[in-house]
Amino acid sequence: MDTYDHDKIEKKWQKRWGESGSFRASDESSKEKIFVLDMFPYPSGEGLHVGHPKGYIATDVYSRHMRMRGKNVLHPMGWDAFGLPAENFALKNKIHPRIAVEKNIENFKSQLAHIGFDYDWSREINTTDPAYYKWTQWIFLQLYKKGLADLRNEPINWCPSCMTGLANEDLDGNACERCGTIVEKRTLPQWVLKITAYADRMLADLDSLNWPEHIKEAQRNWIGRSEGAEIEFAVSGSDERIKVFTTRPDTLFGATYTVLAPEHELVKKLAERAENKEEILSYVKAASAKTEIERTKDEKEKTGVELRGIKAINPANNEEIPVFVADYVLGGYGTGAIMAVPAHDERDFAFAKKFNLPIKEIELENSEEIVKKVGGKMVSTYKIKDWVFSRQRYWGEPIPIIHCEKDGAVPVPESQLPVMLPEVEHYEPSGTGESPLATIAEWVNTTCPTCGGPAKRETNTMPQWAGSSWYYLRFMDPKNDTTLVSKEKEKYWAPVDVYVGGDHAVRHLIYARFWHKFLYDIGSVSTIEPFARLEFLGFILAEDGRKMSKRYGNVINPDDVVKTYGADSFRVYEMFMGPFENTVAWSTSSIIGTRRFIERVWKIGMEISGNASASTGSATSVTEDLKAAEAEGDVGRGAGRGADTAGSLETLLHQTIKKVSEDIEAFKFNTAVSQMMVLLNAIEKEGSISAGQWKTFLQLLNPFAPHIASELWERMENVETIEASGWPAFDEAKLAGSTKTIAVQINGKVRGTVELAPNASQEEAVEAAYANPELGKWLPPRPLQEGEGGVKVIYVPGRILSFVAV
Ligand code: ANZ
Repeated sequence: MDTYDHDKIEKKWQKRWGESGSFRASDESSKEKIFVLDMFPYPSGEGLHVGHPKGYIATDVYSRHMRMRGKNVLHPMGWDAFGLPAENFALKNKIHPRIAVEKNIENFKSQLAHIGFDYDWSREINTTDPAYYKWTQWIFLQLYKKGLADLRNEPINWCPSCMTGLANEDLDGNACERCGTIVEKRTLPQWVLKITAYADRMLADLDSLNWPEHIKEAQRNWIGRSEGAEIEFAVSGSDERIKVFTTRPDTLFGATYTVLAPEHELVKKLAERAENKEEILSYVKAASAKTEIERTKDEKEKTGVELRGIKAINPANNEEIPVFVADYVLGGYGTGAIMAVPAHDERDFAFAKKFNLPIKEIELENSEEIVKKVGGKMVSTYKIKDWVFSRQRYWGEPIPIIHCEKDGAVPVPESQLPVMLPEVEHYEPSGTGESPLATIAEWVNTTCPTCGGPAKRETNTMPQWAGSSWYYLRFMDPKNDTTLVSKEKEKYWAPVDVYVGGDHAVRHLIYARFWHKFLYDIGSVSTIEPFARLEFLGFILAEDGRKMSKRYGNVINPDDVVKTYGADSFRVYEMFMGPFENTVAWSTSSIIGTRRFIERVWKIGMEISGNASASTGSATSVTEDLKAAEAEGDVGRGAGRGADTAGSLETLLHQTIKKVSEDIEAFKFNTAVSQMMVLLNAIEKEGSISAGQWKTFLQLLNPFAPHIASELWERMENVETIEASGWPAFDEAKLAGSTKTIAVQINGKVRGTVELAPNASQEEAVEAAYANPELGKWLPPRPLQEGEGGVKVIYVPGRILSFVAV
């Protein structure tokens, strides 16, 4: 018998798939389309660790399965290669980012190739390719033309280590998400995209999406719509008015003072007339050094300064009330001013106690009536901020704007796109608030497209999230140089049917939805949402339970795993580790278990394909007469067996077809694998299987372990490839009556059930229990330690499975 040489088999099939082009998606097909997409990676210098491919394996299983079902599948891959991570890597290693990215992509591709993915490489894209970023720039121009891109001069988050401005989405609390440095506020001229204009639609359309609820909830919270009212308080003896935002207009009678945020424009004006100008201004200065998080912490002692001599008038009762500046009110939310109701609001209460302000108990009013009566209006306000879009860094798409003294900011004519990122020697950030591009005079100095006079190019670049906000569209039509995506191709392929990734609930997934809706409005796309279904990817931790990182020296490289155990064992293992959305630690002993499973498949496959040269010592003895039986149309009943046992294998086979099909569709890969393991056990126990049944088993296995499945299939002298052979269908009539639901007890309590054949072995029963996600948290850790100090397993077939700690 040929021994199982994974290296030889896997190389053979990877080569064949590459040459055949059989994974190319066709733009003109009468078949139903399926667009399956991974969040594309940025090609980091460290390469892939075993955590990265988990999602890629899942989409590969899904797309191979769909292709076998006769769908026209688009499963592409590309590179998100602009932005801080790539640039910081380049700076650290003293290598130009363009070169670093090229090298890293090459490395990633070779790592991916060894795992046997079915990508359509003819559609590969790279966000740093001018032919790609031409269209990123084009989208910016359309936003600008529709008034959704503004040049503003406001305080923004500034990372002193990365030396660039950042958007709120780039922060982790009050630190730069990239490097962990606490951000500061800096006022810089910068481009801002009006994402807030889309906030309501982004909220409303969440309901239409087949996404995990926790991601939708994270988006709702990030958008953070509050319904309330804007009410104006006149300032005594002047024309000034303090406009407050309140979600509780019904408490207006209880407002005993007002508070302005330190950033509020009225503070400086009113300070001029106040008795304590210096005190006010020094408070404002001190507040500007604090972060929003520090300022709004509940437990923080409230601080503030009264604007002495200034009074506001409560429009409900015309009472004069004091005006404060205090940093617990934020400049960037609502109107940056509040009416304080100490009797109903905890923060106001704490402040009133400290400053000895009246706390007035009141009867509540009807909100709408009172708002009307005092001339206010009902409004919505949002936590989400417009998208700060300028980065003072080299490695990004140049913003296609030209500044002219006479004509102001002028868009680069579309015919002149792309605005190429110039090659430079020095791309280090300057730290001055200007991009390194500002030092390249020959690039900066240009002529104004409107008046032809001397003008300067915008030198800021776009943030790293720009290119990834629309890349999925480009896969539909990657080579088009006249439009971003052709209407026909977009109509055929959109939307992305299944999108897989983790960790981007509020960054990429917010930005991409915003751009998509904008592109819908200008007629570039036909769907209102980009990603119909989203599957959240749970991460893989290192064997020690920590994050895999060079820093901890616990990184496992997939190249080594594939070399030792083979790509098929690796793929099956990652799908078997646990529910797809769970975070699970890597376990070398468990991958040895999947490797054994694959070896057992090989052994049976060898015997069936008639290559057995000697007794294998296994219980399986499939012989030539099986093939003969198949030839005679006797498929489905193993020769040499009683009708009963043959029947029960057939039943299990049909149950497996059903379960594997449904589980792949539902992204429950772990239970699909365990079902195949149960079937394999039964095949071994049975001692024989018909060739037809075996072929069905290989078809089911193929999405998970395509190399071995293809090889064994070919050895059965099939003319067509396993991919072309189709996906098996189950026969409803053959499913029935053969399994029993039995209770699973853990330490005396029933925690769930499993479906088992009446003659299932204890091993199969335990396997089935571990495959049930609901039981996962109650079951003892694997590998199962039976006996003293471990657990006792009691199994009564058809009745009960019980685990007791001993
Ligand atoms: C009076 C009042 C009475 C309030 C009451 C609350 C309870 P959300 O739900 O988060 O939108 N507020 C308004 N603008 C603010 C700002 N810039 N900085 C800090 N606080 C601000 O919160 C809205 C409430 O937070 C508003 O309603 C306002 O206080 C405060 F019993 O007005 B309220």
